[in-house]
Amino acid sequence: MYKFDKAEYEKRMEWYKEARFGMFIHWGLYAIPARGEWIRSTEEMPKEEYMKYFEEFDPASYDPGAWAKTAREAGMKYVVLTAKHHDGFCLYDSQYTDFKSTNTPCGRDLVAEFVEAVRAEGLKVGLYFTLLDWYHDDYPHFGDKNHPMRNNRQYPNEHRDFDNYLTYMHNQVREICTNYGKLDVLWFDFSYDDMRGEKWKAAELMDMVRKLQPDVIIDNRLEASGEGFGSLAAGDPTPYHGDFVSPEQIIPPNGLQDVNGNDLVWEACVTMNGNWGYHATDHYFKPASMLIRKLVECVSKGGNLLLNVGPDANGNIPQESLTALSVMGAWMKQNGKSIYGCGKGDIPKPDYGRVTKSGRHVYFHLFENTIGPVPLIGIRKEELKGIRYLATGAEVPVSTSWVHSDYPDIVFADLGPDPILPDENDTVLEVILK
Ligand code: H79
Repeated sequence: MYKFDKAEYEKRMEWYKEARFGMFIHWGLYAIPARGEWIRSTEEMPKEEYMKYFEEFDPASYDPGAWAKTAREAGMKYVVLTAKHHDGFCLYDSQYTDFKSTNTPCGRDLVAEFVEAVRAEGLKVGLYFTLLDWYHDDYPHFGDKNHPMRNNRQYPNEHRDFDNYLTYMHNQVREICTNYGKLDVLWFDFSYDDMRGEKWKAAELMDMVRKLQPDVIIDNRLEASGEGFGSLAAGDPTPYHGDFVSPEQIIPPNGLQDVNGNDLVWEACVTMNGNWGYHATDHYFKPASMLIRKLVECVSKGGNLLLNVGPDANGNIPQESLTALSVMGAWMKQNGKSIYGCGKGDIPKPDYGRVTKSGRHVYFHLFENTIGPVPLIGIRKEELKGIRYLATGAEVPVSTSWVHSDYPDIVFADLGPDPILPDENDTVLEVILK
């Protein structure tokens, strides 16, 4: 019988809950066609056609040090790279396949360089590893065009030895857990239909990973994805339970709790435009102000944000992403204290923004103006020590106006007569409690 060790779990999760903000990097052969990471499936592309990208893959500007620097300057604390995505192409030198970066004109073990570069920037390092594999002959394709995980219909599903695939997959996981030093995050993707849990021989896989990487933090996708939150959330952890819930392209409306109402650790993974992998014509990027506010939203609900970039075929992060990340970085530099190590405020969400909290420090995030002084609902006058602008440390007085005497229980922060907030993205008031 598997026994969940809560103390060990809490210890393992400490840095991760403190970090709150990470970078996801989706990168592989699919950066060349530049139509997103699913094209081998959505376009039902035959193997021979996809091999053209394998034969030409030679990212001239590959510089994981530049990625890591971008992440650090944006205020991110960890970086997760797709060591292998669903197309089966390995960015590392796997001894179990020829379909890897070292066999392309690039000729390099990109994962080896990546982990080193990320650590050199002082960041935690993670690898994403797909459970699906559209390249391996023993991984079943889906014949039904309507199936959401459909793949090439021209390939029949007969004569596939799934056990053989599992041996391959487990071997590759052993490699990434053995050859690249200490990993901080391992991001499996993903379970669906009856392809979940023991179908992956997940207990055995997890046992191996935990032996090789005792402190690694693992997502919940060996048993879940989208629907259902995994066995930790269900209050009945399996041997392959994830350490965090991994909502994709959604920020959970009410944060996430287990069946007993206890807060769960979670991480929303989110794209900046509409694609994970590089897409040449998808220029619909979320503005930096929105991304800052979404990061705040995650923290105010007790979660992390793993924000994605999809570098192009040369290995460059798109300019739109770089621009937004640098705005986020400038904001984080001044206001990071309201993000790192912070969580839910246990204070109702104000009309004008959100609240994050760490110990006796409550952060009121102002996304818009109020008319006159700002009501800090949930702060009791007797426990208030002081209010400051987090960005500058400047003191903010409490309103003494007659208008507010009608609300004796509410503290109003008086930002002065000028209604323009100093930071249009998010002006943070730090409320210090006694
Ligand atoms: O790696 C990223 C996605 O490729 C992967 N998870 C994130 C982190 C992912 N794989 N599958 N899914 C997410 C869910 C499946 C979505 C699909 Fe579709 C809907 C597959 C086919 C229809 C999205 C839209 C992908 C292709 C078209």
